[in-house]
Amino acid sequence: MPFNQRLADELARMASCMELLGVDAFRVRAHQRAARAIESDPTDLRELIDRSANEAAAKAALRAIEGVGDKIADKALEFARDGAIAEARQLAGEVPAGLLALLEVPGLGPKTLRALWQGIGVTDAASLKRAIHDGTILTVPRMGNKAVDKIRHALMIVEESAGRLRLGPAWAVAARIVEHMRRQVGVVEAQFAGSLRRGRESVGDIDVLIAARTPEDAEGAHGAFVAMPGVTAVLASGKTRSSVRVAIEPDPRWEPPTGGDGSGGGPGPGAGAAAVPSVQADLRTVPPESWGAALMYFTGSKDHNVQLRGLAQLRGLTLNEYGLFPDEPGPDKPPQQRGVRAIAARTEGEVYAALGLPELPPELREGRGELGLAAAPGLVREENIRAELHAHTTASDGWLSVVGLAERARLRGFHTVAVTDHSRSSTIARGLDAARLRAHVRAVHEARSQVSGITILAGSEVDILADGSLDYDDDLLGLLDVVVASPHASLDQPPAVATARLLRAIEHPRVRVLGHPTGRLVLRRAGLEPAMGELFAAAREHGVALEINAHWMRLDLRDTHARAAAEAGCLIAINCDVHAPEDFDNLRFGVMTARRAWIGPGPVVNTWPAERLHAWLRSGRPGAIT
Ligand code: DGT
Ligand code: CA
Ligand code: CA
Ligand code: ZN
Repeated sequence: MPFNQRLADELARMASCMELLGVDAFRVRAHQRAARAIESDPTDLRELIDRSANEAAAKAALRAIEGVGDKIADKALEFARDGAIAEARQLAGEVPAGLLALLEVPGLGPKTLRALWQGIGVTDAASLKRAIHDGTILTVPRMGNKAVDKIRHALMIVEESAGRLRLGPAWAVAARIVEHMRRQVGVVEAQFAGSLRRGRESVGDIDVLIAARTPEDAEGAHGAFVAMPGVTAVLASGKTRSSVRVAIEPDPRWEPPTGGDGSGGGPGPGAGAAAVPSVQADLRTVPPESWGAALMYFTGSKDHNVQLRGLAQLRGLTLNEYGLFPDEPGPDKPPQQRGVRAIAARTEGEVYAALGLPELPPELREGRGELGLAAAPGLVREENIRAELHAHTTASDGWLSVVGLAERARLRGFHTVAVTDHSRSSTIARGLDAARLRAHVRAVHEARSQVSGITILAGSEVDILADGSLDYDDDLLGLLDVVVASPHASLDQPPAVATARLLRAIEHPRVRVLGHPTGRLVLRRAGLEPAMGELFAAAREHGVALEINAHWMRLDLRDTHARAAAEAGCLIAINCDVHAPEDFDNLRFGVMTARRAWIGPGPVVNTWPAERLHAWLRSGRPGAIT
């Protein structure tokens, strides 16, 4: 970056810090004005300073610039000499780093941030989000609902441009990389780790770990990594650590190729990469004997790792990515470099066992209490799922016929599939009016004779209208085997209105599943923010299952909400919201989200045997399922 730009940025940052700290406006403006002047000055000030006979001459030349006064000229000289301005560092030290980062959010100026910091203690994005969520932000002067909405939206855009990638596309890329690495000579283990392995809804990058038989094999594998198909830029290329950017294939249904909002990964650096959405992938190689310890380390989360190391210390041990070692604190070298033999390192199970822990599934490794588990919890697994209760056909916006849908579901080993096309208000999704719904129910009944070995239920995904009423009247709903009620529009309602709306839907006697309860979209839309506790209590009381929509764009309920729902004793439905045949493959993301919520098969209605599931669906409405 040119000198002028760097200096201007430093001065502008100083001005921002001063504003956050409430320094007088005159000094703030002087720094801002100087930053603008220096940024747009055609002369390279570095050269100008170097060319000057002495410091006094340099200072005079600087002062000749309109907007640069005596003090600023001194600072420019200091910056040229030291590469930094001491006062800038001091100012930055007085402001929380997270607050400075928030300055980058469009629409969040220093004045607003100062009010948020001083008024309600906002110091970073997380505390700002909390203040928005619990409404304390509204106690700050001049903060109305409109302003808060703007901030909320801006925060989301920033997260998106921070280059996080949604779970589904990340998984596809990572699976391809791992497959590629497994094919290389001498590669005995290959696995992706990091947030992806933990099943987080979005990932910052893809961390791939391999074990190679020899250093030569490792070198060859890294060569194959940086040269693999899809690499758009090589960021680092080494014998045990490499980093690249890999192209991601946008899903045309969610990421329109021309100008859609939210292309997932940020554009890659470097010439020519800008147009291709890509994600960073890191490859690390470890010797096979420390595979388990390394996999644990790079799977994280950071919090989980920190807690594990603490536990190791309590037991007089040292844990790092090379293994679990008897703690013999040496002068300065880690145990593996002093020839200390690891107690456990080869497998994750061994390392956990040596720490007195069950082998914790990656989805639990978030530092949320999992180290207190005495035994590995029986979390729900993909193969436990035997029914799909949320699927669309060509009658509305799906790509499959009723028969085609049923056959795919049966091939996956499901005993039940519910046809739940959209209701009339979802006009974009070709929602069914009363007449079409009646005809569709008949068509579903007829399809039953064409596919055996699976129960095809006639249902609907009925819109929950803005006031909480349902999109069909009770007579129509009475024709259906299953009603999934979902919010699709008016997703920016205030929390209290959203709560009342969803409660009304839950209380409706025909509703069995609350579909994607908040309507949020990962990295794109916040969705409704109802009082979850009230929702969960009502869902439990009325025996309504809360959906974890398995599509990676939704994952709604999200992991934290799902955990609270399960703890509140709610039933859970994990549904693929099938539109196209490949949507069944999203099941893994829904299941991972449930596992992140500590959910076992018990409360998940899709795991129940047919008779139990059908009886639950019939409850309150006798005689429906034939
Ligand atoms: P991401 O990529 O932002 O979605 O999140 P992660 O969890 O994949 O984080 P990442 O990629 O920075 O690092 C991968 C794992 O490596 C992380 O989960 C734990 C481990 N790790 C990285 N840096 C540190 C560290 O400074 N301390 C510890 N204990 N573990 C670390
Ligand atoms: Ca990562
Ligand atoms: Ca990483
Ligand atoms: Zn829906």
